[in-house]
Amino acid sequence: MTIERTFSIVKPDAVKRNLIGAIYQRIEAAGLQIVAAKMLHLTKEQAQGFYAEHEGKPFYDGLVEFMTSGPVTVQVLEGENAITRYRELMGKTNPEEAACGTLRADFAESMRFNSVHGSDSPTSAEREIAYFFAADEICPRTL
Ligand code: RTP
Ligand code: MG
Repeated sequence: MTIERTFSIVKPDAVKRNLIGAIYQRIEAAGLQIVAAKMLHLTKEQAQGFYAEHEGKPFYDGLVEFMTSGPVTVQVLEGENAITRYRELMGKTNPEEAACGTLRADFAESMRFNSVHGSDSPTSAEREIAYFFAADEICPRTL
């Protein structure tokens, strides 16, 4: 059994539509535990740094504009194979390709306004958790 932590964002489109609770409910119902959480309004610098891997891509500036357009919630999720399981719960980036019952199929508005973020690898998870949370802001549940 591999207990992992992953990093999650409820993006501005979902916060604006009062979907924080619905998304948290799906996360908890899937057996993942929220071990850290806070709300913040990202600065341009924070969003650019967070998505640095996409710098230079055609969607980068629009993505940064979107991610700074309103408040987000950021979470650390913990559980068995949390990284892969949360990616499965989110569904594909493009909601039109996301499987039925996934967060993006049910809540996303478009490829850009796609409601949630989740780390794509253990390396990303470690970087992204440290980008937003100090060690003493995380309350271990299973680890
Ligand atoms: P995320 O990082 O937000 O969890 O999403 P992801 O891994 O599924 O997708 P990624 O390729 O990392 O893209 C990051 C975010 O950029 C926006 N995007 N827009 N062609 C487009 O218009 C486009 N492609 C990507 C989405 O908000 C995507 O989640
Ligand atoms: Mg990504």
